[in-house]
Amino acid sequence: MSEDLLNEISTSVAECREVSYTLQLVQKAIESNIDPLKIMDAVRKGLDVVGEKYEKMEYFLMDLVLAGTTASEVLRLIKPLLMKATSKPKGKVVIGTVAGDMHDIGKNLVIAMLSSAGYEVIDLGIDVPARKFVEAVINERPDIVAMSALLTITLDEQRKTIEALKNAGLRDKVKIMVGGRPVTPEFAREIGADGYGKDAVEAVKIADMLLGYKVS
Ligand code: B12
Repeated sequence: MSEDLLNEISTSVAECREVSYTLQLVQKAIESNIDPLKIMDAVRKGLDVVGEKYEKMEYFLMDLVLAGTTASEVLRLIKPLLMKATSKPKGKVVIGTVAGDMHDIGKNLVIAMLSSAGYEVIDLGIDVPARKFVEAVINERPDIVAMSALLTITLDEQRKTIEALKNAGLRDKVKIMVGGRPVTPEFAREIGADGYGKDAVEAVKIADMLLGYKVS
């Protein structure tokens, strides 16, 4: 039953149905007590299909936009379910999508998961230049800087940000973790990041590991 509903959600996103239609399915899934992370994973599967079809030129930019809007709305709906109140934060994370990159669904999911795991998260938003990450480290004094990149052409911004932090004498003041679709563990190592996570669940594990918490 829940598998059917999750498949329906994936299909609805993949076929770029109306946002309200997908949201109705998601509402049904929430009412059926389906794990919100499973709901978001079903959305991600649908987005993967949209991405593939866009690449094959079967879909157009409008389809990407619609699918992106749908996913953002779903995330807005399930976010409160991922959050839990915590008294003292486990640590502070400054996060942003790097310069030139407007994708923020993955980043926002990472924020929701980190917040729910007890981290205070400062969101710098999208299209964040290295200079802004440096300023945020000076002003916010975070434990971790997290960067997201979804485009191959914006990947190198992660390297530039790490370089900028080094040049500002701040590199050893923070841990750095990176993620996003084109990022690999090898790339993360090459640019001198401290950690890489393939998804939002891993993001929490990496943050815990970097700050010396027991990883579940
Ligand atoms: C939706 C979407 C859009 C939406 C974004 C809306 C939004 N608010 O984000 C819009 C329409 C704006 C868009 C625009 C473009 N897009 Co687009 N988009 C997508 C799509 C379909 C889904 C992305 C997504 O949200 N995935 C779901 C989330 C949950 O997954 P995720 O982002 O990967 O994040 C997870 C992990 O990567 C990880 N993670 C992410 N960040 C971080 C950070 C840390 C620290 C950690 C630990 C982990 C982590 O955890 C996340 C949660 O599990 C992808 C295809 C795809 N399958 O990914 C193409 C895709 C990324 N887009 C693509 C392209 C080409 C574009 C455009 C250039 C199109 C154009 N001609 O204008 C523009 C670029 C605009 C810009 N300058 O950024 C290409 C990129 C190709 C490439 N190799 O670079 C893709 C792959 C589609 C394709 N197959 O061609 N896009």
